[in-house]
Amino acid sequence: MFEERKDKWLKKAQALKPKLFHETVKPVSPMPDRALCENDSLIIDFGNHCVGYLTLAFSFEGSHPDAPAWLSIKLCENERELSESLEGYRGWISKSWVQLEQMHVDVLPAQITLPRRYAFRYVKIDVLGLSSKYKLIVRDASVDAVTSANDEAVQPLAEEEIDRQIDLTALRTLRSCMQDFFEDGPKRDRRLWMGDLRLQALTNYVTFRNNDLVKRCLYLFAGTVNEEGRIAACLFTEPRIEADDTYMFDYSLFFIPALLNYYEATGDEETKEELTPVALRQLALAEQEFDPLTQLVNDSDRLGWCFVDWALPLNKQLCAQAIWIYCAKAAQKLSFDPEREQLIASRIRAAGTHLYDKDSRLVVSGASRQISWASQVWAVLSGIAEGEEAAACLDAVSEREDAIGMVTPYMMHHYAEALCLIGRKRQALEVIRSYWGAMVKNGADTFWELFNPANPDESPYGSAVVNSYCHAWSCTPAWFLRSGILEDQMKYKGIIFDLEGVICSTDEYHYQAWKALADRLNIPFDRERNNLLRGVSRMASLDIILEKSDRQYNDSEKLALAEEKNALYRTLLSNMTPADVTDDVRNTLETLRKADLKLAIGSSSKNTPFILERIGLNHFFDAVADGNCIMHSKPDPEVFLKAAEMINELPEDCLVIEDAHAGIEAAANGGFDSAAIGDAKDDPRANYHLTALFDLINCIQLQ
Ligand code: RAM
Repeated sequence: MFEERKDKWLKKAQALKPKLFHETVKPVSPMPDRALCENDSLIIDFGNHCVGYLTLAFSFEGSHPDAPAWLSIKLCENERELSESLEGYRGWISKSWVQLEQMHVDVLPAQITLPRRYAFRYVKIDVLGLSSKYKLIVRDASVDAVTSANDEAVQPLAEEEIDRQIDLTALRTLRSCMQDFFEDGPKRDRRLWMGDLRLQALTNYVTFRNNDLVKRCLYLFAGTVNEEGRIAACLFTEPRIEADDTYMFDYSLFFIPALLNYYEATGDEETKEELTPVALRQLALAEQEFDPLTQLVNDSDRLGWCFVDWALPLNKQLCAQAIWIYCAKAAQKLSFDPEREQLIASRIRAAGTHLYDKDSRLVVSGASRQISWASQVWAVLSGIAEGEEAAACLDAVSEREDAIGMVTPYMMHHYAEALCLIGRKRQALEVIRSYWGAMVKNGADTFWELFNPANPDESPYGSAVVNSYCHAWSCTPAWFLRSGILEDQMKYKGIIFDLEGVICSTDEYHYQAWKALADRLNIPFDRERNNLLRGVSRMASLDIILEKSDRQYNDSEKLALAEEKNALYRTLLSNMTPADVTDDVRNTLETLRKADLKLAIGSSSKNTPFILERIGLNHFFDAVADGNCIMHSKPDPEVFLKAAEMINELPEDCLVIEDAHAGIEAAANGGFDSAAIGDAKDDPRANYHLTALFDLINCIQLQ
C-alpha cells in the first residue's frame, strides 16, 4: 500500500532536513587547578542540559608521562545519575544507553573531542590508571551543543516564578529533543516515536515554530508505512530511513490528530491532501481490533499492543476504545464521512453500555473491569463521558485507592487536557504546577520520561540508570502555559443561585404541607391545583387554596394558617439529607469551586439556612442572601443585589441561576445576566437555557 508514493514522501522528508544551530557551552565555573592522581575524580557542571559533542583538554605536571592516562568519563543528564551505579544492572533494556566511556590518552598535552553525541549536564572524570611519575590536569572543557530549535522564535512567559521555571524547563526539554527530527530522548532512544511526536509538535507550534520539522516527521512516517499501509510506532533515520518493527494500536492512530494539528497550525493544504489517505488507512486497519457485535475493541493482552502509559498493570481496553474515537473524530475534520459519524456514535454507546459502571460513575476496562485514571481521562477526551458525567469520572477516581495511577508526563498531559476540556483550567494549572513543579524541585532542568511522585526512583525499565531525564513528551507545559490556561477563564466572577428548584427540590414538601392543611380544613386540593402555586409567595398561595373553601378567613386567621403550613413544611424539611443534592448539582458546584468563582445563594425563602444545613451545604457558599434579609421579593432584584454586595462583585460580573420566571425578571431588573433551568428554562429573557445544571460550565467559559 502506498508503495509507489513512499519514495517521493521520503525525498520530501529529506529535503526538509533542518540545519542545526551550534553553540559553544562552557562549564559554569573555571576548571580547578588541582592536578589529579590515580583514583581521583573530577565533576564538571555545564550549568544546563545540553546535547552535543564534548571536548576535553589535558595537560600534566611532573616528569614526562611514561604511561598513558586511563580515564573513565561518565556523562549525566542530572545530578542523581552521577551516583547511580551499573553494578548488578537488572534492567530489561540494554545498558549500552548509559553514557559511560573509557579512554586512554597516550600523548600529553592533548585536546580530545569524543566522537559520540551525548545528552548531559554533568561530566564525571575518574582517573582509573596513572603513572606515579606525573599528575593529570584537566585544563579545559567545552561542548559544541546542537539543536534545530530556534530560540528567537519563542515568546518568554512573564508569569509567576513557578510557571516561568516550569516553562523554561519544558522549553529546554523540547529544544534538546529537536535535532534532525523530533527525538524522543536525546540520551535514549534518540529516535522518532509517533506518540511523542504528536505532543512535541503541539508544543513546537507555540514555541520554536519549526513547522517544517513536523512536516518532515509526518513524511518520514508516511514514507515508511508497512505493506499494509500501517504507521510504525517509531523509526530510525540512520544509516538509512527505516521503520522499527514495533506497531502499536494507539501510536498508529495518533498519526491522524498529528496531521490535523499540523494542518490547523500551518494551513498547509498540500500536505493535508497528500497525507490524509495515510491517516484514514490507520482507521481502516484498526477495524481488525474490533468485535463487530459489541463494537468494542478487543481486550488484548498482547505485549505492547497499545501503549497509553508506562503503568504496567494498566488494562488498555477502554483507553484503546477511546483513542479510536478521539482519532476518528480528528479524521472527520480532515475528511468528513457520515458513515464514520455513525460508527463513532455506536462505539461511544458501546463503551457506555459495556464499560461504564453506573453505581461508581466510573468507566471500567477489560474483563476484570479495572478502574484506572487513564481510562477516566481518555473517556473524557473521547467524549465517552461528557458534561457532568465526565466531571464525575475525574472526581470519583480520585476517591479510589484501588485505581491504577498515572506515571508519565505523557499521561499527565492528557489528564490536564481532560480537565481543561470540562472547564477546569484552574485545576489543570494546579496539576502542572504540582506534577511538573515537583520534578523541578527534584532538580530537573529538563523533564523526565517517567515521574511517579510516590516513587521518584521508579523506572519503566527495571533500573533508573537507563531512564531518560530529558524526554520529549514531557515538554507540554510550554504548550499549556501558552494556550490560555493562565488567562482569566470565566465570563463571570460570581454565580448566584436560587435555592429551591435549582440547588435542591422542595416542591414535594411544599405540596405535602399544603395538602395536609387543606385536608384538615376539608378544602379540595390536589397536585394539579398545586401547580398554580409555583413561584408564588406563601400568603398568595394560601389565598389560592382558600378560594375553594366554603367559609371566609380573616387576616389573623390566615396568618395562623400560613404559620401552620410553614411549621408542617419545616418538619418535612428536616427529613432532607445531603442525598437530596443530585450528582448534577454536586458536580457543577465542585467544578465551579475549582474554577475559582465566588458562589452565593439568592433565595426569597426564609428557610434557606435551615435547608442548606440539612443538605450539608451551609459552609459551601461564600455568601447567602435570603428571605430573612430582604424587604421585597422577586421580581424585585433586592435579594440578588444583596448577594452580589456580600461577595463584593458588581451585578454585571455575576450570573444568576433561576428556575422561576419571577427570578429571571428579578435578575434582569438588577442588571444581572441569567441562566434559566427547570420551569423557566425557555424564558426568552434569560441569557442561557440549561437542560442540566452542568450545562452552565460550557456557557460561562471564555473560548
Ligand atoms: C519508550 C520511549 C518512547 C515511547 C515509547 C512507547 O521506548 O520512552 O518515548 O514513546 O516507549
